[in-house]
Amino acid sequence: MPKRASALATPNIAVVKYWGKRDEDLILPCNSSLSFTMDETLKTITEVEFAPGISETTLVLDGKKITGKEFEGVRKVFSCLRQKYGISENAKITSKNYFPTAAGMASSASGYAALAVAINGALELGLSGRDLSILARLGSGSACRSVYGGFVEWKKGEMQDGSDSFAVQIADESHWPALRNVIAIVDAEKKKVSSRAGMRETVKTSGLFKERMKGMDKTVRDMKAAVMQRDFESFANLTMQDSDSMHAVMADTKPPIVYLNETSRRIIAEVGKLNRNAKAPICTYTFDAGPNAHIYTLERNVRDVEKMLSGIAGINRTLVCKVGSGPRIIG
Ligand code: 2P0
Repeated sequence: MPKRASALATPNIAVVKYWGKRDEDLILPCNSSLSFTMDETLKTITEVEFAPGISETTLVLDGKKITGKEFEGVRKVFSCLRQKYGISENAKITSKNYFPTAAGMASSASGYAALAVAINGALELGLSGRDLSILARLGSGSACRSVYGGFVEWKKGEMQDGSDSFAVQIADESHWPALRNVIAIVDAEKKKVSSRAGMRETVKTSGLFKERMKGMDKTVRDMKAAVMQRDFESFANLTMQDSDSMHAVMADTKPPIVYLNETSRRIIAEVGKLNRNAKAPICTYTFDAGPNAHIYTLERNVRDVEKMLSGIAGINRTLVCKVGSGPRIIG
């Protein structure tokens, strides 16, 4: 009898960023990170089918068979299934991203979170959140945070085997209902340096990266406090600071890595202007390994943020996301 399940998962957008690994193979980070999981405006749906007749594990993503380097994450997830849970069966995996065309946004977080949840459902493994998070992490680091909804911390852990490097939910999606992420999708060419390669070079070559690491525990503590108190001003300042800090260590990499473009820089300036005019931060930007802006704000200020963005050339479209409830089995 085939065993199958479909899972839906959504991306997360970090406000304390993960950039740098202490172990490449197990995907163990140099610092803890914090993120909000998004609602289903953007989502991945993954179906997994285990059946005796399947001779090798395969992945078809958005209609295309994935092989080679891009299949590495799936290989790691299935190797963990064999070693840790004694599961030697192969599976047919079919995954689809429901992201707006040309959004240029990373889908590995929602992808591997959906895969872990679908495997757990198909095989009825009954994995804890911690074990699901570790399974997803082996595919892609940031995926370990997308196994929960709400506000999530990926604890970097200390152990060499990665057994204490997993995500925990700090607060669920009802904690800060007014929070929004206005995503400005910026026209861009295809990303030149992958996050994986980029962070490897940063760890190897950036002196500023070592300075960043010294302050990370405090940044994580302060951000958790700001979010728990729904203190938007502190939250906004910390979010911009951490995004700027990550992009500074990218720029300090040899050769420098630059993900922001002219439009991104214009957005940074306009967010500053809007906050100065309001006499307090009413919105805050964060950028990942690309030029798209994630502007966290409160519901009452979404209009002003959208108006500000509408005056900037080079923005393809905007989306407004709420904080989401995390992955679920849908079939
Ligand atoms: C983050 N990013 O915290 C940071 C901010 C991008 C910038 O996690 O090598 O796809 O698979 O662990 O998770 C993107 O990196 O990299 C990322 P791998 P991943 O969201």
